[in-house]
Amino acid sequence: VGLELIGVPLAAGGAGDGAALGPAGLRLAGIAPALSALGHDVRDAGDVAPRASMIEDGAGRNGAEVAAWIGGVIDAGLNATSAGRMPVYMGGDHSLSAGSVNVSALTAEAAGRPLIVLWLDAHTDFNTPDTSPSGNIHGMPVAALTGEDGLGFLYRGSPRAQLRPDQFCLLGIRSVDREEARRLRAYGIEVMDMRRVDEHGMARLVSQVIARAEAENAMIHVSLDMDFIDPGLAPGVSTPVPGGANLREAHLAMEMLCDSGRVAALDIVELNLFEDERARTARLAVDLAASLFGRRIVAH
Ligand code: DIR
Ligand code: MN
Ligand code: MN
Ligand code: MN
Repeated sequence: VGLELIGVPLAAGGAGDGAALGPAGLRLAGIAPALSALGHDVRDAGDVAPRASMIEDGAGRNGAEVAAWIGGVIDAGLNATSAGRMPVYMGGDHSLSAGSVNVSALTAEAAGRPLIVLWLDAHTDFNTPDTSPSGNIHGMPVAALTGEDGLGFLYRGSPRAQLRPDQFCLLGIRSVDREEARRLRAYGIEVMDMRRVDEHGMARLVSQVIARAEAENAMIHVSLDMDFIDPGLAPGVSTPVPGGANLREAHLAMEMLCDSGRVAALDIVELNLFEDERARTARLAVDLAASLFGRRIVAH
């Protein structure tokens, strides 16, 4: 397939500014040649331009600025999918996924296919402006995507898809705020936390997600927050949490998703070069993207 790299140097939704360097880090670590080497037609669309802001009454920290960026993400994403290309969104903080997943949902809807969202993260990102202890919108995109009224301003001027809570599967979780946990239960969101990874293994959990996609003939949007991976391997993130996925667990998830043939789009978010060590997190992100798009230890 044709892959379209979309840079989103957005940090206003997170803690600190380092995530704005994420797209540059992924480019310097060689994401385009790594994916081209796998036989894909790769095009770099450059960085998205934030829309001129129409918002004065946003919520959360930097609400108006984040909304302007999400508008730009939606424009760039729809531009790629309408040309039949698969978007690879290079963040930037995770608030951008309020736009990227919206694009996948609209695109799947137009094709008459269901969408499943696999959210690989240490965090559940299900806060609202009312429950968030930080006010940071990168902790809220799952709430925005499932129709939270208080986050509707993020979609002003764009079509907004309606995603049901049961279309989400959150994997790798090990940090949930108190009110956020209550909301997750109330909405019945599937949370595959690190204890479940420990008890059942990554292979079984990813198989379950893929089996469900097969049963529904669904596409899968993969949203990879780099803090999904253990900070010992991926220190270059803004909000590290110990006890994350190890190297092979992360690659195995990508390899299995690739083999499913159901990937609709990829987000690579929360890479923070200020926190990185000798670019190892940037390089790991590129390697994981390569596994998702066909790199194998041995061909089979
Ligand atoms: C926390 C941290 N739950 C918040 N969230 C992060 O601010 O809402 N999400 N880091 O990626
Ligand atoms: Mn996240
Ligand atoms: Mn996270
Ligand atoms: Mn985050």
